[in-house]
Amino acid sequence: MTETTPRSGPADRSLLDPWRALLAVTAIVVAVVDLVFLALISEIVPPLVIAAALSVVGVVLLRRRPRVGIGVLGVTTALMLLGTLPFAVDHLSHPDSGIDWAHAVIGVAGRIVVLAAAIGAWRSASDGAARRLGVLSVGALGAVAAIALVATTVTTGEDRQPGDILLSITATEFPDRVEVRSGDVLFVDNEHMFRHTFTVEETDIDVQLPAFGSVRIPIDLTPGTYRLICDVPGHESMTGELVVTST
Ligand SMILES: [Cu+2]
Repeated sequence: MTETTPRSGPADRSLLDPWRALLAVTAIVVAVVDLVFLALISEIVPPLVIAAALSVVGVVLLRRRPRVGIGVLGVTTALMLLGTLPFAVDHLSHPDSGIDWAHAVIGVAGRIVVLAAAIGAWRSASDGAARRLGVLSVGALGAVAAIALVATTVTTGEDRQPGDILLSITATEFPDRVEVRSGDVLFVDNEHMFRHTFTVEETDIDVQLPAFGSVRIPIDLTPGTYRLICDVPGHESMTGELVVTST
């Protein structure tokens, strides 16, 4: 029984396998993008953290137990793709909020590439296909970053008019209480790097607030107290009270 593998032996050669290399790199990129996103929103989302940890475990295993590593990465990625898709769909249609959008695109497209690499590595598919997919992925990543940056910076929003009531959003929260007179126009300035919505429950007011954008919202509601929410997935704690008084 041999205890050591020569440096130029099969263990080293396995790292040069283009499918395994693509699998390792894309799995780590997706995990890092998730962790950076969590740091930006200052929140711990357990499934994302666990998936990132499993990705590291899978990549480490790729070296010594390739089949086990491929299995861990493939299964983790497939489950995360199913679990995050409902959240991502909402963000995908809003490239004007670049960080949310890029995270959603990389979350979905990146995981599809990881899955394809896991299948390619498992089946020992042709090396040329792995290289083409690798080049395509790098190109797509650059395109996503460019679109997110351009779409976010060209979105300016509306200008504040005399008499508008200013409401600034600087975090994933609304003030506890927003008071306006019926017929007032709220000038909602989203200074935050993430997309939100200004949604007043049981009314027709449901307005998108792009990242770094501003919107004028006429409050044509009968006097009373309304519940204000943001309906972006994951922003369930973003609520407040909208108090409308008579003119
Ligand atoms: Cu929000």
